[in-house]
Amino acid sequence: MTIRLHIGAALAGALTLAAVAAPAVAQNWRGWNIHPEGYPNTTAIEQFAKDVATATDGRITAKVYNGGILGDQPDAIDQLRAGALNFANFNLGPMGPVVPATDIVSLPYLFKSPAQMHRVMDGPVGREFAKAMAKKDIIALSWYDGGSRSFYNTKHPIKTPADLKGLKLRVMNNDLYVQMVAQLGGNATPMAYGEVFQSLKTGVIDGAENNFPSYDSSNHYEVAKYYSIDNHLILPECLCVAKKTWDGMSKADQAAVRKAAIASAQLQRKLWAQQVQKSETKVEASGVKVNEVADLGAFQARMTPIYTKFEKAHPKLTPIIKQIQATK
Ligand code: GTR
Repeated sequence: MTIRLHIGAALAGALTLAAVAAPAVAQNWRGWNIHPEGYPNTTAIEQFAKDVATATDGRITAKVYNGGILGDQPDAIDQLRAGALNFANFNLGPMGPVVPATDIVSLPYLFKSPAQMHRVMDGPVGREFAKAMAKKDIIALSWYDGGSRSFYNTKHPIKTPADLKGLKLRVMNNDLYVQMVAQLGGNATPMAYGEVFQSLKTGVIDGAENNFPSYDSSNHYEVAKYYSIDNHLILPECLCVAKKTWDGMSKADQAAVRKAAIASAQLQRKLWAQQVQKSETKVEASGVKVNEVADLGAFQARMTPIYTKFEKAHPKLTPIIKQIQATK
């Protein structure tokens, strides 16, 4: 008995020692990204992966799986929450079904400009969103520019809400977008990003909505030749790490990873601004008819019932909406 106890104690001691002395186990992170090679977000998230490896002396290596090959965003969110993915660039638009507070950014015509959206996200409101996301095991480390989204379609330019009547439009996975299109008289179909090109081509849908860089890189501009600028959504995106991954790191590694994420967002925002110009020029040169909606008021006025319904359903979020609207 005594001998056994001694052996047990010795073993426990040895194990403790081993745990202390053993070098940290090398980690291989898997990252999710929906965009192709060369896209601003891809360049920025790949830079993050490199910086993480450098900052941790190669203890953490990170590989980004581009082009959505690991699934669409709703799947990827589930995988990240389960810890099967370690990091990702998520759009906050289709984050709403998982983290209701982030639905605020999907209220149409909320942000005044990309610059204002960044000021909001880099301040207390951004921190509130990050807190809400952390409760769902998603650690948001920095905010990317998700671009200004407008409608495009295969039929005609959109100048007034009447031009949307009867159009079948793809939206991202969020009921607020279905409501938005319905208020304008169109029919919305939530659909995975990767299915939109084929659906436009075969006429399953008449159009969709996105920013210039995605309209360009997804080749939607080849099929849907009318792009009508109304900027109904100016969305933030996140560079996120799985909570499981985050909690398993030392404070020093967490700080290094956060620093890399912030540098990545700075790079993404810079590349983004350039890409918006490049993509607009490219699609126009290819024959796309771009028009700017002159009377935005007519579109915005139709959103009042969406705001009323949302504020009624989420009274605690209403002050955040007001705070954003009051931000210069
Ligand atoms: C892009 C965005 C993607 C994805 C896509 C879509 O602009 O960066 O994350 O949300 O739009 O429309 O599904």
